[in-house]
Amino acid sequence: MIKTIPTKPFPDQKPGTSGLRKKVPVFQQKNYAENFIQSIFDSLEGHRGKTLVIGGDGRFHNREVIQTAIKMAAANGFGRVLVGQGGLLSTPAASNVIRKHKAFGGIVLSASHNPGGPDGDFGIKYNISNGGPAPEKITEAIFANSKKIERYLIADAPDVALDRIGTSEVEGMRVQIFDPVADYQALMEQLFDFDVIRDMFAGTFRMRFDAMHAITGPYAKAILEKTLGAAEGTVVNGIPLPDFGGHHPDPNLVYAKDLYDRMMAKDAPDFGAASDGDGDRNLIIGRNIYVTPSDSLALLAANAHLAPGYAKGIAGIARSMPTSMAADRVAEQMKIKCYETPTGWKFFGNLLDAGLATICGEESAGTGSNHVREKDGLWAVLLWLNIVGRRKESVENIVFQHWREYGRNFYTRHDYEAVDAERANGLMKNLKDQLGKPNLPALGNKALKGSDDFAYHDPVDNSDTKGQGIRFLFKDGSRIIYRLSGTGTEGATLRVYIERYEPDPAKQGGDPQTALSDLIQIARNLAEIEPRTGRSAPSVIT
Ligand code: G16
Repeated sequence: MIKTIPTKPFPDQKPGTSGLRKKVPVFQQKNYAENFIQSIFDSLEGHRGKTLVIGGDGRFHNREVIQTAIKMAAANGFGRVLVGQGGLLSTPAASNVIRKHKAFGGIVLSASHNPGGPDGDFGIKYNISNGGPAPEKITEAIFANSKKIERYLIADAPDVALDRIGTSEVEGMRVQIFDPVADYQALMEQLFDFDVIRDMFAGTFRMRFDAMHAITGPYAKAILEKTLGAAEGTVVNGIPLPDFGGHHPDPNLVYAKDLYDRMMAKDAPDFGAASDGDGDRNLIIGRNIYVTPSDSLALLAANAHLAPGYAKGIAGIARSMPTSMAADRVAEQMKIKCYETPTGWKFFGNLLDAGLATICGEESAGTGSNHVREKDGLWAVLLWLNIVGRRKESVENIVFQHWREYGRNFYTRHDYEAVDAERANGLMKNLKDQLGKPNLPALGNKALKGSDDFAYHDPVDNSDTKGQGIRFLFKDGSRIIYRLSGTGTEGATLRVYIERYEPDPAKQGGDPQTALSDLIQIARNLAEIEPRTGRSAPSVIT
């Protein structure tokens, strides 16, 4: 039986950079998840009888919302749902399943790298038939629906057995529980030279992959250990836990410090990597060297032809605006275009669909390609392994050689988390007021080329997106950029992105914090960070 349940709107269901993310207790409010899912379904047309993919990163509250989503999909007329076994599906694997099985779309339950557990974060996002996050047009329609919703539809049916692979029915809708790893692994085998990587593991090559008790554990174990022959124990923290073992599943130098320390130790393995809560981010650390996500994008683009899936070359590169300009230099040399988009993977979808870009990446630890329409943590790791295996060089050498050839873009991001939202907005407003002014005392003798609030014109659908970050661009190519994060769930997070280009190989070594110290000071003064936020130092530096 299909039930129509009366409900009232919640005012706070505006999707952010990547779906709706809130604290678990917010999602546990009566009708909260139901309202949002119904608002998604009410924004769709032509979905009746079609297939919907459902899965999540396994965080606390995942199983409950999976059951709700299945029953609501049945009540809203879907013909079939494909659900990852145990309700699990990494974000890139979900994207692949949507594409491979020609689904109408997918519901991905994830708050990505945010912590989980009863007081942690939860999230819901909708992906469209190309496998990518819904574009702004759709997220705006979802938000509009959420503000006027009066009812939701749900099947009055028993829970589905999520752990048993097989097929069942809910109100005439077919429910297929499938192995979340198999399709994804098959895709990776097409893209990469597994023999080259296997040979490396058969020799002395050692690796440590930190799955952070999040979704990539089962994928990494199946691919790295069982298929590629990496030693047992290569994958650590490999069992997904609803609270990620009490950790923050964000693969950066703060939350993956243990991996970093091991990679800097005397007996470090050759290669270190980690992925996040839902498996779309990556962290790459060679013995003695941390590879910034921006450098990783540039390096992967420059070397992608070494992997069979990209042997014919790449059509273009795309990066989010705050991502360093290292990739632009690679594109220039390859005589291909480098697109600069706002933060948010959803902005890459059109470029990938139109064949304008093949490889995309962001400073926020995301890299991916046209194989799916999400960023993909394990994909980046496997491409790196494929490159190291073909070049037979250490990560350190590969990075140093890249800098010698293209120059080094010193880069850092300073985050001020959980700042009072009003104060953060005041800080941004004050910065906006400085735009266009040529003489700003805080800049000292640093010559400004221009300043603006980044706007993007999508070359494929001609849509315009404004207000995507305050940029101060200097004559020597340096940049200082300010944005408020669209993924936080507490107050506001101020992100400050700082970059300087260094062409001279003799000056390319050293710590970015030192190399960028003058710009860091300018960035703090210009935005009046301490007086306006009360923070004397960032909470996270990446
Ligand atoms: C999401 C988006 C990314 C974005 C990141 C950070 O990643 O998909 O495109 O770069 O958030 O966004 P913000 O700076 O607004 O917090 P994820 O891994 O959280 O889904």
